[in-house]
Amino acid sequence: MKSSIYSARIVVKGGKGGDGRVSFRSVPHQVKGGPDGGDGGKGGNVLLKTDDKYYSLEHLHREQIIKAIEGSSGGKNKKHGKNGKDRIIFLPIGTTVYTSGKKETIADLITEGEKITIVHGGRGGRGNIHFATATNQAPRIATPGGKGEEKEIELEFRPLIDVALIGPPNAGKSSLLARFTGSTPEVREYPFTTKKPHLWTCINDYKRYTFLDTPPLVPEFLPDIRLLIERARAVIVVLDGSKNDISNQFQPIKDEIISYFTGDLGKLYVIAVNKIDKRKGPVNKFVPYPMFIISIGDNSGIESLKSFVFNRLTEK
Ligand SMILES: Nc1nc2c(ncn2[C@@H]2O[C@H](COP(=O)(O)OP(=O)(O)O)[C@@H](O)[C@H]2O)c(=O)[nH]1
Ligand SMILES: [Mg+2]
Repeated sequence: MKSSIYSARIVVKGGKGGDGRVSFRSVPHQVKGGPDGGDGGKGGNVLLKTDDKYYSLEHLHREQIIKAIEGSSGGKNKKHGKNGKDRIIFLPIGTTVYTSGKKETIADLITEGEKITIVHGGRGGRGNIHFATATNQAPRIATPGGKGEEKEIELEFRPLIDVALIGPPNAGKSSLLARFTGSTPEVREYPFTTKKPHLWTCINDYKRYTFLDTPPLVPEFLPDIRLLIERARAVIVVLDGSKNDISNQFQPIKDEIISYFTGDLGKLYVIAVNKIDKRKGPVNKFVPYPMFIISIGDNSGIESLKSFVFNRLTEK
């Protein structure tokens, strides 16, 4: 999972606080006025914030150490140093934040605009104005600004998906997705068209749904596919009904995906046997899941499949 667009490891650093200042009032005809060195400004924090324009963690692969701006030093005339600036790291909705080595979960950011402060900036140092005493009227003491906090964190993006489409190459996943979303994913006559998982959205009955089109279940893609399907509420298994080996097509999906998520009882599985326009002979029900016999070619069964899926998604 190291170079995946669904994960990232970064170091975040709060800004250092500005140093306190040592200085003395300049009064005409007097050797030295009282202390007037101001405090340093506070260092900026680093925040994490979700933004629905982001759909991967790829933007964090370029910058591995992310720092907020330091506070400025205190000035003469009791002038307070400028506070440092916060740095906001934008993340896609559905990002989980872990401590280094994934030992603990810090946050699971699943709503738009959700924001946490991940590290704080250092305190500003104190200027010499604070250190005058009865016996020391001209203190040459000020404190340095505090160090900003520093953390190494790991991020994992698992989008909130309503419906994932999975199935052997050429079964008609992308075509079915187009029927659901009205968009036109790549549809070609050869296998392995969809190399990277793609997300699509559609509006049904005023509600927005996210669909995932998955690449073939080869070992190379399997970790990413599982990570994505983990949060999917429904999975439509699309099989090629023009071929005779329907249950063989289903087997790898059962072994690699359905068995992997057996503990997840909330997930809805639906089987769609497609290309029925090209089938000779009937289709027997071979698994205990709702099964639809469809054809994107002649549109049969599509509407009942769609209304079944949308109804079940709004029930929950
Ligand atoms: N005859 C027939 N062809 C279909 C049907 N559904 C999809 N196809 C064709 O099958 C091919 C593969 O479809 P595609 O959606 O790219 O499959 P994917 O690899 O699972 O995404 C395309 O040429 C489609 O036009 C169907 O119901 N009937
Ligand atoms: Mg496809």
